[in-house]
Amino acid sequence: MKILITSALPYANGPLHFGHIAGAYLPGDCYARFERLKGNEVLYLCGSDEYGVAITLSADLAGRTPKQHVDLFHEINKAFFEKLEFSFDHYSRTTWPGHVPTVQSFYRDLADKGLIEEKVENHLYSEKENRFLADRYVVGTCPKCGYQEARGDECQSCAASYEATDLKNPRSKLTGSPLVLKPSNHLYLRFDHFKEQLTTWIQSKVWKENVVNFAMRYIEELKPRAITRDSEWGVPVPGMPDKVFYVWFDAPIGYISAAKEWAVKTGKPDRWEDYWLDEKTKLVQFIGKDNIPFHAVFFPAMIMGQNLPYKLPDEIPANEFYLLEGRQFSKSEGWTIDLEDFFTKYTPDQIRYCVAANAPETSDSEFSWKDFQMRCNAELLGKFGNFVHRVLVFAKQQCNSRVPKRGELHEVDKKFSQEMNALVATAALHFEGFSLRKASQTLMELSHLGNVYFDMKKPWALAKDPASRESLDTCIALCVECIKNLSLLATPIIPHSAQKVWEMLGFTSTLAKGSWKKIHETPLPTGQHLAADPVPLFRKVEDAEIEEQIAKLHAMAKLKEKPMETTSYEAMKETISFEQFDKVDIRVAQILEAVKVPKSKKLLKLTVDLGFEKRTIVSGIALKYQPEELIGKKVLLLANLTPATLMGIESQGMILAAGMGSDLELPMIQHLPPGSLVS
Ligand code: B3M
Ligand code: ZN
Repeated sequence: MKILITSALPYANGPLHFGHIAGAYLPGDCYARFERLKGNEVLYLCGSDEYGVAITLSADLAGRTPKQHVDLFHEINKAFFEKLEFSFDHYSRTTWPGHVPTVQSFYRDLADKGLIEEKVENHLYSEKENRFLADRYVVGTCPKCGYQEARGDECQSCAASYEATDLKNPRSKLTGSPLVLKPSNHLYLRFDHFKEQLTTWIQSKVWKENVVNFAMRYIEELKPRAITRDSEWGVPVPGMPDKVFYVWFDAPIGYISAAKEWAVKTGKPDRWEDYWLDEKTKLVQFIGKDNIPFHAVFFPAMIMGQNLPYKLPDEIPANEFYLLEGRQFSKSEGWTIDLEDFFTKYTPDQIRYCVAANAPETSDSEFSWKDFQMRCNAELLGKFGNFVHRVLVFAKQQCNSRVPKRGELHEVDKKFSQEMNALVATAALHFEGFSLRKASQTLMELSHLGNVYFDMKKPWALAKDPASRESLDTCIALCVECIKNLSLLATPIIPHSAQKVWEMLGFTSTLAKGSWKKIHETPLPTGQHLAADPVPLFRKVEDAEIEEQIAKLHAMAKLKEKPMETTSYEAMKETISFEQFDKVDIRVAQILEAVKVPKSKKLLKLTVDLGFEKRTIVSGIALKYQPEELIGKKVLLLANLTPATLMGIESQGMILAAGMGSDLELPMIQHLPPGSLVS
């Protein structure tokens, strides 16, 4: 089978870190490696996303031209993936000249079908910067509450959402220059025309529930969307000299251009068609959850409007976010891992395994240094490495470092062999089903199974009695089989270590180029030379170095901490009487459930217990609190507030929080039960 695998194209706008690889990248690479072993014709593509306003602005700030900027980060990110042994067949970039005709032909097909409309509207323009500004680069005074630093899309003070053109005194976030309204014409793609076709298509998929639900909500609200921008940095729009295509219009087409560039590179320029235009190809697109609408709705609609029969995605494994010690990775806040330092101490396989074992598949997950140490020591070294090592050392002493001849299998041996085969099959299902976490777990289960069998058979005791020779040989023959299967299961996740193990079993070939089925089913040849001096696969990670890393992380974060904004205290409100205050009913409420409200950065939906009843509350605390850290906490609820509907959810009360500027903090109750009255 042909399988076309893509991982979201990262912006060439800054260096990638481990938080990025957990979602769209490592799961994609492990899947690609597995499917190649299964004998499928895999084409695994990725590349830099190099256009967009964000890039022009960062480039400006850094004193580079956009081209210099993307050249720099394209190379840095490409090298990062290479360092981590990613197996892309090609790592392209959207500034590749062949991308332009591909994007323009997408546009022409849509225009020919009458799906593109031109409209003139007012947009915010900076005369000083000589450009139109996207919403996120605009600040101004909130039209609802008068907050002076309100953002272009929503007010962080009163949570109102509005059009940036509704702001009073709009200014550029970067230069502070005043903005004026200026008419500009743009092309709009009539996404609304695809509602029905998209609905039928999505409903035929058995994807993760969050992907389908999220996509369906988008489809219901589909409107025409602007696909052009006033900029010089981007794919030119035919016939509109000062416009380029919006980055989310060109970037997904980048997946197609990447295949074209790959085909050119292989010397057969038409080969991309075998993947993109063949109905029988399976298209699997790995993305992070924030990219769901673009991959499950907008790009499919663009494809539906093409003359060529481009593949629609068959699978969109979308993963959640990966945090660092409970907080989002953030370079500017010093909350990050210094990669250069990391790789002087640890190996790519250690981080690959740690991320795989914790992949954020069903909920956000995190990297923590303690967990990393545990994964390295207790699992990679303690289970996997230890088994390989003890078996090979024993085989050296007792079998002259050769694969012994298997004798008659007894019940325990048969049982071991069966369980081993079952785990290999289970691992394959997990890899196939995009469950990298479970595949990693199965690798450890197989190591554990080997260790338990070895301990039970006690070959060292058998060695003392010549009559037990056959039993000893059988035990070691099965143990080296187990090592072989371990290397097979390990290779998609930790390819370097897997290859080392493979070579210690006496093979000279490249494991990754082998066949899963053949390797699994063909026993090691009797008499094959095993490594006499097994090389250690993993080193122990000491407590002291982990303490040091944690201390360094906190020190770095402290250093970057912004000084308290001393500016504006909210003005005191007018005096009220006790009677007025007494009407307020504030209760201790225990949080039972907390989930993010889709499409909102700030809102969480909470289920709280008041002792005598449960309520649903929508609260604007998502920027500060992760849902999981709130579960079980007791907070204060304004309980007799008229219910209000936020993002379609009725909020039956309001959680009380202290706030300063854009920062906030929840007061928490330690001992009193839910329902307690605050007075
Ligand atoms: N560059 C966003 C991101 O890196 C975007 C993905 C494009 S995929 C076509 O998350
Ligand atoms: Zn406001």
